[in-house]
Parts: sequence; structure tokens; C-alpha cells
Amino acid sequence: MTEQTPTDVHAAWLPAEAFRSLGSRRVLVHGAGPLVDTVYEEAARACAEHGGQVRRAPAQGHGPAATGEDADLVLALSSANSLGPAARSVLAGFRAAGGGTAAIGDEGYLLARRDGTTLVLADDPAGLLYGLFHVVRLGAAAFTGDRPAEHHRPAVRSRMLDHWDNVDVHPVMGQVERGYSGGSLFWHDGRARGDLTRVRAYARLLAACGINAVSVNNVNVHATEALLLTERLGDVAALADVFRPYGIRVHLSVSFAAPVVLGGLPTADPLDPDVRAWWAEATARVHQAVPDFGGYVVKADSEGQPGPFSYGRSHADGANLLARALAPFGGEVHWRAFVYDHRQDWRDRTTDRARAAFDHFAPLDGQFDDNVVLQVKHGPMDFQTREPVSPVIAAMPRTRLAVEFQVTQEYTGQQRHVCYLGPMWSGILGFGPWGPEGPTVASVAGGGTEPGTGRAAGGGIVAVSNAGDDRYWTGHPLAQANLYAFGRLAWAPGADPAALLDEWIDLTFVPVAAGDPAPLRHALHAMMAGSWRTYERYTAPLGVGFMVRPGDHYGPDVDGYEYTPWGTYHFADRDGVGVDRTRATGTGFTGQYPAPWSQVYESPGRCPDELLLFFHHVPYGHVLRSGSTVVQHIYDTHFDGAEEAAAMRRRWADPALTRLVDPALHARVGERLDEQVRCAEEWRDQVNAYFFRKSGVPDARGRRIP
Ligand code: GCV
Repeated sequence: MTEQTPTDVHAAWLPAEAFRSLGSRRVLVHGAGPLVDTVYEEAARACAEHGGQVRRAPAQGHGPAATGEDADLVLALSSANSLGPAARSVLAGFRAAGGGTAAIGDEGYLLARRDGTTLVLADDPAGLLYGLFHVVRLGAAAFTGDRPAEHHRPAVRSRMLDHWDNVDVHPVMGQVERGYSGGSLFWHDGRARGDLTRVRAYARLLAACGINAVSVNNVNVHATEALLLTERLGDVAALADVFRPYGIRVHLSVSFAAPVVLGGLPTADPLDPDVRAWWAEATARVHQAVPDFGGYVVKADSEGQPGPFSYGRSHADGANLLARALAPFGGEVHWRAFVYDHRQDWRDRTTDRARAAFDHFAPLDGQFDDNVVLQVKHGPMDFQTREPVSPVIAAMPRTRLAVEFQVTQEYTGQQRHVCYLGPMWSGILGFGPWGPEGPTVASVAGGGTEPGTGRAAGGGIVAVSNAGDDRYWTGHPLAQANLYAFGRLAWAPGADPAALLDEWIDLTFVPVAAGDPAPLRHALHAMMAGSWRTYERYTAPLGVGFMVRPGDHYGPDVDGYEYTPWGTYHFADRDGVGVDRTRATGTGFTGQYPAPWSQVYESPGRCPDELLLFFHHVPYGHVLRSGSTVVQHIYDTHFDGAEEAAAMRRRWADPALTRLVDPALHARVGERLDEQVRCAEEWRDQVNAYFFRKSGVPDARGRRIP
């Protein structure tokens, strides 16, 4: 078995140099418990590296050594005895402002600076850990001047990464389904990895950007992965031991057919008493092995996975079966709403895949147990470069919903293209499903009220991870920014994605730059900030989606899915293009939205340009809100997008930049950019040629279309 080589791993957003400010101070860690141990170890590691001093106050400490009066940084649990006067006054001020009883709250922290001491105060140890990483992000600014107390806490309780990692190498999908970063961090060729050093480093990176849950295997549960629930449970426990010190709970994807395939029962019918007993016993064993087990992730009746439909039962029956097995232990089931007919007839224009999740799940609102989280892909199709927000998000007020993103770039360049997705996710999280003035997607995911009081508590924000055993974690070193930004947006959905990009650059590149980092910082920002829109320009136009090579989903193939059973069509003909999803003449999908979106999307004149072809079939001469015609827009954006990719490549080749970056990393980014430029030209030429040949309309600017 090949083991991972921890020595050869990129430090990503936690290079030792990023800890310089913290590590050169006198640090006092005040409190007890395993996560406080982690905080202490982080501080100790930084101080050993940069010449500072770290002390640990005993839980019941007293006297000047424990109060932190002689420390530059105090990280203390609010419950700790003998806090110094500065910490006491910050806490008192905070509580007084909240009417005397304010709690800092789970995972939250207060950050302040008084009389030369920086203070991080938290009610629970996870908050201290997050506060420590905040101090790292601030660098020298954390130790300058006075800082009034700031209260930080996550807007969303569950911030989760799903790994689509196979234990065995799958003959088609490989070790990681839709993985573009080498092998799995956890599994290698049918077995758990023996050396979990990299998993520990990964857990640390995740905690530093705010992630607190992971699921460790593919939602397509094949034979070996199914065994993780039973005879391979020890492997799950070993992973949980590594994630736990960073405040991260482990979840497992399970097969709905487990009672049959693992338990030898004749049925997996959710209403069968033997099936219930089987799940209850299996789940009790999981909790014995992993006492803080997070719960199950389930893909049922989807793309060939088994589910309750086989027994004539509903998805509420299916989800509640697992929820009841998990409830005694405080676990949750993440039940995916990605249910659609993947064997439809392309000739049938009435079946619309976009409708499927709503049609299946909206009628079940109110029927799910409190520990069921319905995990909904952010769009109605499948992680396309541009989709409207899924109508399910507005349709199930009595169900706990989690919104699912895809950090792994299945449809956005597969970590061969620079495509910073922060702006896309930020737009979705800030979208108002009931209109711009109402609650946002983030507030649905974050919740705030418990079931029974109106709206259900939020189920969280989830994404499919893009990390693997690649030296740079993510294949393309710049794809690390997506993992980082996802975690930070899940913590603070209102954060500015451009500022998060800078934050990532400042941690990852600036501290290790071989010279003045300013040009590098500037260049990376310029290359990445708008890269999602660049990618959109040279790929499928105006929200129509797909047009990719079937199967691997990389590179252009305009008609690749047009005559397939997958429900992903653009319907281009000689007159026009797009999918009519209107109530008036199409599939009626627009009717799944509440006002105002049901009206906005219904009308080609009001529909945002970038989604026009998602909702409407229009003639090539249709004039967009931008003033351009559809076909001219296609030509223009494809020429522009390919040119923007080329400009990115030229910028990266600037010798002034090359000098500042580690040569191996520079070369890796350069190779990927070469491929991006090649692929963008291919997209440009195939899409432009396709629409020129279909429409016969020449480019108004006379550019060469092959
Ligand atoms: C894990 C798409 C992907 C599949 C993925 C599926 C899902 O269909 O192509 O690889 O399966 O989504 O989200 O379950």
C-alpha cells in the first residue's frame, strides 16, 4: 500500500510564516479540554517557530501567572477561573450590552484588545480555536492599538464537506468520483490509509476556514463503502479521532439497501419492523465506536441508488427511518433531494428534470422528523456554471433544509481551469427566494427558529470537497481558494467574496513571497476575482447549461447530451435555442417559484439575461436586456472569454511574478493555464461554429468563426 508523504505537502493557507505575529508573542491559553489542547498546541507550534512563549493556565488557576496580565495574547474560556481584569471587563461589557445574560454562543468568540493584551474569549473550546485562527488572519493588526470587543459566531450551525471518495477504485469513476486532485485522503485502493498525517493537516485547514463536519465516503455507495457501516467501522472511528481535535464531526454515506446487502434481510422497506430494528442496532454500534458521530448522508432513488420508492414508500418514510435510529444519539440524517428520472425519453418535451426535486419533495413538507436535514442542490439541475436558485428552498418552510454546493469543479473546469466560485456562492446565499427584500437562502440554511415555531431550524451549508492526496491538495493550486472561500462563506454568508479571495491570498502567498508581495497579490486578485464569469463566457451561454462531453463533463460538446436520457437539453434548432419552462407554453417549471420570481422568470422581457435560455426558447435574433441579440451575445462572450483566459496566462508568465513564487508551484499553475487557454479556444470555436451553422447569422464584427 502506498502511503502518503507528509513532507511534500503544500501548507495552503496555514504556512508557518502566517503565524509569525502570533508566534512571536507571549501567549496564555486558559481552559481545559481536548479542543483547548489543540489551541495550546497551535500556539506552541507557532511560538516554537517564531520565538514567542506560550503558557497554559490550569483550569482552576489563580495568581498573576494565570491571569494573563503579562501576556500579549490571552485565549480563555469564559468559564475559566481567575481571568485577568481585562478579560473580566470585556466579558462584563458584553454581558451588560446583552441585558446581563448574553452568551457568546456555540463556536463563537469575543475578540478584543485592551491595555496591550489581545483577548479571545469563548464559551466553548471550538470558539477558542476559531478565535485563534482569526488572530492568525489578522497578523500584526491583532496586536496593534485597542480593539473594541467584536462578537463573532457562525451564521450557520452545520458547515459540512461531503467527500465523494470511494474505498475501492471504481472502474469508471476512479478513487474519487468527480475528484481532480489525485487519490483519496482517506482511502487507498480498497483500504483505509494507515498514515493519517495528511488527514490531520486537512482537518487543521478545514477548522481554519470554519468547517465543522465531513462525510468521508461517496454518496454512490458501492459494495466496499457499504461495509464502513458495519465491519469497517474501525476505519471510520480512526478518521473521527483525527477530525475531533479540530471540532469536526464525521458523517457516513450509507446505502438505503444496507439491511439487505449487509444485514441479509429480505427487504429494506422503511415500515418493516425488522428493518427498523436493523438500523437501530447498526446505528447503536456506530455510536459506540464514534460517540460524537454526526449522522448519515443518503442518496436514495437517484441515479441508480436504492431507495424507498422500491417499496412504494415516500422519501419521508425513508428519511424518518434513519432519523429515528440516529435520534437517541443526537445524530442527523442528511437526505439528498437530488431525485430525478435519469432514464427519460429525449423526445418527450413534457418531462422536465428541473421540476423533479420540487415535485418529489414539496408535497412532503412537514412530514420529516426534526433530525432530518433535506440537502438540496443549489440549483434545480446539477451544479452548472449558472442556474437559478432551486425552487425547493422556498417551498418547504416546515423542513430543515441544507443547501449543497460543489467545490469540486465537475462542471466548472475540473481544477484545470482557474474558476473562483466565491462570487457564485455568495450570490446564491444572498438571493431572496421570496423576493429581494425577504429572507435569503443563507437565512433558510442558517435557520434560527426551531420546528413548531413557524420556520424550521436551518440544516446548514454543505459542499462536495475538491481535496485529494495531490501535493497541492486541489490539483490546481489556485483551486484551494474555493475550498477556503466555501468554509468562510458557510461561517459568514454575507462576507464579500472578493475580500475572502484577498484573505486567502494574504495567508497562502503573501507570507511566503520571495520579495515584495504587492505585485503578486495584485496579479492573483486580477486573475481570480472574475474567473467564474470568464469561465461562463467561454462555455454554455445564458444559463442553458451542459454542452459538455458526456460522462467526464470536461470540454465542449454542444450536442453531447442532446439525444440522451439524462434530461439535459438545449433544444437548439435553426430558429432559436433554450428550454421553454414557462407556464404559458412550456413545462410549467416557473410556477414552482413564489412571486415575484414566478412572474420574473415567466417573462422573457424580465428574466435576467444570464438565465434566459434556462427558462425560455427564443429566436437567435431575440434582443437581450443588454441590447445585444442572443446570437451576437454568444459570439461576443466566447471571443471575450477565450481572450480573458489568454490574458490570465500572460499575466502569470510575467517574470516579475515568477520570481516571487515557489518554482514548482509556479510551473503547476502555468501548466494548468496552458490547458485552460487551449480548452477555452476549443469552447469558443465549437460553440461559435455550432450557432453560426445553425442560425446562419454572421458575426456582426466579422471575426473568424471556423
Ligand atoms: C456522486 C452528478 C454527478 C455524479 C454525482 C451526482 C450526485 O450526477 O455527475 O457524479 O454522484 O451528481 O450529486 O449525486
